[in-house]
Amino acid sequence: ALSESTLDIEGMTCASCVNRVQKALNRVDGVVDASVNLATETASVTYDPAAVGPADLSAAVERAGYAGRVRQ
Ligand code: 9UX
Repeated sequence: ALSESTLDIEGMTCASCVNRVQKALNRVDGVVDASVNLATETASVTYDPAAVGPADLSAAVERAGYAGRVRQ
């Protein structure tokens, strides 16, 4: 079964930021879909929990240059 998590993202100020974060999340193995919302500063990520976990999602956002924390 797939899981869906919401991440709070800090540091995005324009549409290019959104694209960077969205691409970074979609490139992670096990991520099925990632959609980033600039207005709410969140990402909604659907993923295979056997392949990827919340820490991997946060790490991908941080490698892209932003802060990302998975909502509990
Ligand atoms: Mo836009 Mo974001 O000019 O790091 S790409 S602010």
